[in-house]
Amino acid sequence: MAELEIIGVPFSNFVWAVRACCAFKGVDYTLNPARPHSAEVLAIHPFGKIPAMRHGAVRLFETRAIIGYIDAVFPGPKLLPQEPVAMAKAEEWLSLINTTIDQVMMRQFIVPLVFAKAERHTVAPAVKALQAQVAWLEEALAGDFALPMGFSAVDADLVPILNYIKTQQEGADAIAAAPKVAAYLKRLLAHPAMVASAPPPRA
Ligand SMILES: N[C@@H](CCC(=O)N[C@@H](CS)C(=O)NCC(=O)O)C(=O)O
Repeated sequence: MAELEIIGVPFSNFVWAVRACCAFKGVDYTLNPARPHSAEVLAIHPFGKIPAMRHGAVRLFETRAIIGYIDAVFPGPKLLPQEPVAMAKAEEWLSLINTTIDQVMMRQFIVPLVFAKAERHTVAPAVKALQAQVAWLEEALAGDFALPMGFSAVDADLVPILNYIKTQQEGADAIAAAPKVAAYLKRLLAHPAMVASAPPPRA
């Protein structure tokens, strides 16, 4: 089979998600640590976002599409449930994480604060939204969140984001106030697939 190439710097939460999925399935790949908007990324993603993927003649962007392709093409344990209702629930989660939770926690909180070195007060609205999302996750973890799989693409998608917010006081406080979320994060961060794919510590 052709070599699988995952394109994107490893500290991207979405690159981590895709790599965690590969690790879980036991899929070999080469990581090309290209930055967003680099020529390599723009050759695949029209707007230069990561991750991108190359596998023989197949070129893909969007985390959900990449994960779905990997799950369908490579052997190993399934990343998503196959039973229709459980599958739809997992899709619901992936969509929520990719469109709403990532927007608040990464794009409006972590990226400005950590990567763009914005002044703290400018992320105050995001902190409020983040607190509401963590509080909602706390309720959801008591309900139907637990997919009957132990590990799934949903975990791979969510854990890097929660791990990022925990690096900042406001995020750590929100998680500390949500014991189910805290326990979930601790348990999943110790999962071999998350450990094997974790980004190196930032200098
Ligand atoms: N919807 C995309 C989002 C990808 C995304 O936002 N990637 C970030 C890094 S984690 C990025 O490339 N940011 C640079 C930019 O938006 O210009 C996906 O699910 O893959």
